[in-house]
Amino acid sequence: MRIIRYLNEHSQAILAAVTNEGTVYPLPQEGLIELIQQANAQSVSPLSLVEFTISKSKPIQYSVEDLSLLVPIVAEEVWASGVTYERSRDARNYEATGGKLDATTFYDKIYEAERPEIFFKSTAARTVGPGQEVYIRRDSNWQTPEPELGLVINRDGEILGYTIGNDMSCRDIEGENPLYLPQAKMWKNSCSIGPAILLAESVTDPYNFDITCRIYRNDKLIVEGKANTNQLKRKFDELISFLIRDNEIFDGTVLLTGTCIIPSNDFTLLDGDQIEIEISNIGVLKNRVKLPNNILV
Ligand code: DO4
Ligand code: MG
Repeated sequence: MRIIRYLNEHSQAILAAVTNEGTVYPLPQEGLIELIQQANAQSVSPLSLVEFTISKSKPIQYSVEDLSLLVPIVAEEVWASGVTYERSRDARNYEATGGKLDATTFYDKIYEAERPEIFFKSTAARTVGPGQEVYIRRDSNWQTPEPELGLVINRDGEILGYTIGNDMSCRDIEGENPLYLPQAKMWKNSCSIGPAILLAESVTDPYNFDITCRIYRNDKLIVEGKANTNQLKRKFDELISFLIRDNEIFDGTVLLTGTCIIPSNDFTLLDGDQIEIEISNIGVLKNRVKLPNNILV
């Protein structure tokens, strides 16, 4: 069972459940967290509560593709893990050494270390949803999307569901100096999540999600990459345990789990490109790329 948010004809944000068959049922709760709280109060699982609710209600006549989708959760904070896949380690080594293909750096160390790389990625105001534009920076010439599985967690670090995230990144800025990481990762519209949250209870093996990334330029497919979460070096509980260690997080925090798909080293995103990130059983997150003239207006 998947959870989405969409705008209805009165421009109201509606929480909804999407069944495996793709039927959409509006839900009475404002958001996923309220749904989880109500399920806890009734001592039932979130999935049981959704199933009970939709058994007593009518679906809408639209499919998910026809809806004006919003972020599936308004996450006050989005955090991200880095160098959790071998592919990411190798790409980071390449950019940190001015293009050496066989280099070893501190990225090798973090790949092997007990403590993973966890960084602050985004706030609700910087995060966009399906169909919205992701921005590229004007002071970078080497920018890529990072297609990642996102964990939606509560304040205790329990996984409530799984979503798709795009950790937009500037390879040249991070490669110049790792201390520039926040600038290589955070700017206006530099993070996208959605289109849905797959409830944790609906997932039998979270280490077997297929991830595909497609980038279109002038409607032509120019990049396609595939990965699977079975290639992940870390466990999700391990990443979460470091995120919440001596830290306080919000219910509905999203933790991105790292990228395993990186376009070829000569690729950079351009204004107008269309990014599609697909994760099995969750959906396809689509965003167009924009180079804003002036992001202050
Ligand atoms: O250190 C850089 C960040 C790496 C990252 O974002 C990733 O592996 O997904
Ligand atoms: Mg990343």
